[in-house]
Amino acid sequence: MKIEQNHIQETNKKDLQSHHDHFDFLVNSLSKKGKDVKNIINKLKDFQVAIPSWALGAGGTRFGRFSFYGEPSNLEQKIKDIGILHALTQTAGAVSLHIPWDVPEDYNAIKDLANGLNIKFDAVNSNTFQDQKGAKESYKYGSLSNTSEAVRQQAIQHNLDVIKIGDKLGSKSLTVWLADGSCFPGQNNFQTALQNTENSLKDIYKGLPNDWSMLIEYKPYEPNFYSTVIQDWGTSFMLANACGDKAYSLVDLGHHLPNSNIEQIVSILMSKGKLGGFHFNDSKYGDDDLTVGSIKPYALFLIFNELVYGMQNNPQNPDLAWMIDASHNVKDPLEDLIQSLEAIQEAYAKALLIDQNELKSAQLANDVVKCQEILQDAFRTDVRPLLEKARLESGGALSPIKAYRSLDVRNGLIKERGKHTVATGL
Ligand code: LRH
Ligand code: MN
Repeated sequence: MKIEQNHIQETNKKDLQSHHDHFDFLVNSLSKKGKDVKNIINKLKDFQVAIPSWALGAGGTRFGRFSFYGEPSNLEQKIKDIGILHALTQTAGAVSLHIPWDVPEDYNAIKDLANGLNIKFDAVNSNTFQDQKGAKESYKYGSLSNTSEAVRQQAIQHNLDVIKIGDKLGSKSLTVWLADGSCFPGQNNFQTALQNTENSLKDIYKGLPNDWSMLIEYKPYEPNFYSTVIQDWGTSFMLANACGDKAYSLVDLGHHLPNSNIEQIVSILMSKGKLGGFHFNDSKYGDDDLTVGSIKPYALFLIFNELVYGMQNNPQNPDLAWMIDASHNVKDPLEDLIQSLEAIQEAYAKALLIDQNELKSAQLANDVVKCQEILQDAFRTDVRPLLEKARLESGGALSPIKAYRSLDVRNGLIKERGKHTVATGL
């Protein structure tokens, strides 16, 4: 199923006038405030988010999994589904593969397919949190931190293999997330586990091509429920520094204990030039992997405020890897990802409305009320006409969800693939 340009223009027709009315009204009020609307729209058009290859089917929990039918059953179909997302939103121009769930059979065919859909290969993810059939060693008690050298070597080799796979596809970064930890007090020697992990990461780091980076993802708990070796940003930051200049921290929004100040963590990592990228999602309690901006949209906005400040003031920090990491239990995976992409673009556009110099002078003057007024004026601005304009100028849909439904995409996929295909992934 491929979505053609003319199909999208057809669905846009009936909403065009209302878009122009809202857009003209907004541009008028923003220009009066001295906002550079053209600059914001160009930044939105250039902003591409990588879609997780493991989140194109229905997710599930230990309590059950409910399929959506027409799920992609191989990497080709996954790339095609991302092609549908990108055609509608014009902001899903990349994929993040998870190995071994998505090992290409024909590298050239996959590259040609992705290229034809303007999809790049972002970070590749290793997987040392599951045992593969026929594997010699088990990761039951950890991988890079394991007390067994043989297990650590197997995990290191897997990461080196993942780098090779990514290199053949044009990816430039490796994401390492470890489930390593313990479920009970006394089970692990914390220092040994951390030292083993550091040494193992350094061995992987040695295998990185010069123009590659390594993104170290932290998480406080799950699947281990007493301790996790790389539990927080500080541990990830410490390990990235221990590895070298090409190692950075990856912030998964769902990997924080309740009420953590994630925007402050982002500002610290950027100020130290060690923020490598994001796994965007939202959560109410744990690592819920819900739709971005569906629970805490203001927190997401505050994170983008720090990102915009950092992108203007921290040349020491590299370009960031923007990725989604979600799991869909009750929503159509493609609709869920469309809503996440919209929420990310919305938070970015609102943050771009903030005059960082005006905010800085209010902060220096300790004018606390004015600081909040500056933030909330931007947050309370309906920027959706700007997102629509960016999509329209790039050939996308004014309303991707409306277009997805009026083009009856899910039923089209079910007709093509049937009701029993299951996507690899979480
Ligand atoms: C761990 C995580 C990690 C992925 C996995 C699919 O919770 O966020 O990024 O490897 O989800
Ligand atoms: Mn993640």
